[in-house]
Amino acid sequence: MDFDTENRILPSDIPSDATDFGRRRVLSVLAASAAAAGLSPLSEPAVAQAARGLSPAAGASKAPPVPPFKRNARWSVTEAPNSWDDITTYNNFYEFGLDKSDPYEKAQAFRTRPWSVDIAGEAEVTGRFTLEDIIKPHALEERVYRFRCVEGWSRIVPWLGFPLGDLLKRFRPTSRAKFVEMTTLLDPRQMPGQRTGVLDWPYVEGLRIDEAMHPLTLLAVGLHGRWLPNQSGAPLRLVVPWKYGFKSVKSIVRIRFTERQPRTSWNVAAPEEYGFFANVNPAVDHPRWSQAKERRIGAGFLAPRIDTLPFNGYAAEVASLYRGLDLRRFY
Ligand SMILES: Nc1nc2c(c(=O)[nH]1)N[C@H]1C(S)=C(S)[C@@H](COP(=O)(O)O)O[C@H]1N2
Ligand SMILES: [Mo]
Repeated sequence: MDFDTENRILPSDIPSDATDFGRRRVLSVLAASAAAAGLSPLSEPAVAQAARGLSPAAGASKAPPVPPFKRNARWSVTEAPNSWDDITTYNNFYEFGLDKSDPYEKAQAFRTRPWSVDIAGEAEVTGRFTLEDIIKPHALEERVYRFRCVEGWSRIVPWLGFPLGDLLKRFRPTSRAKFVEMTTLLDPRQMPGQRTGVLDWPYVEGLRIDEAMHPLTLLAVGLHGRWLPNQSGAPLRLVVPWKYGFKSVKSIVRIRFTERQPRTSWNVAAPEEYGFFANVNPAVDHPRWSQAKERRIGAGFLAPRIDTLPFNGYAAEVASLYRGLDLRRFY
């Protein structure tokens, strides 16, 4: 059988370090420019409360209703989306285990509100912001995107979110900001997978700044018109539809602007197998399997595999970002 290659697990023995998430120092804040950007960094007491899992404001731990939104046809494919069940019961979220059913089964009690995101690095505005401050100014829209995992499965997802670039601009990245690094929550008490050494936690991903600013690059907060369920990366996850799924980091707590290319989890774990760019490319095989075709989730195991498209079908929109790059070498 060569359906999915599910043995992504590497023979790595990296011990899982004790977390210091709750003790992380609060990053410096340029209060004046933050206010100018319409952002109010969390006060110290609120940070302490959030770190203890307490709500800094009444009601902040309960998700509000999903605001009204429209589908953005310009950036949506016309293929029919997969069902809610197709999208939320077969997942990769190694923090909750390696089986596809683990995230659905083991992430139910994961607390995603209150939530805050640290903004750091090469930007005029840095500091810690509540999820509400992050999301509030952005009109949510639905984008129906193709999604292709490096393991060889795919599906069609109606994400709810807003362009990452619109958020990043609010922090006014400096001219030294050449990359953006994004990091998942580190909390082994809630995430049993982080008590194992399968990856060097926390999960880190990154994009070149022009990739991050591309209008297709989405920060998702929901899918199928509902808030993201935990297994899908609540409350905030990246979606980069022309790249293999591992670039789409889940449950983000930190965004850092950097001058140098960030060290990203899968690239560090297995550099021969997972590149930094990770653009979907049917012409470049993974060292252990072909990337020419994919299995569409929900189509049934007997359905023939379908052709994988260059840049996952988004070549017209993004191929120009990689002019001059040897796409066989920079995979
Ligand atoms: N923090 C974190 N983010 C992650 C992963 C993970 O294990 N941990 N898996 C990645 C991989 S390999 C894929 S294919 C997608 C899966 O997203 P989905 O489960 O919502 O389809 O999440 C990506 N983001
Ligand atoms: Mo993946």
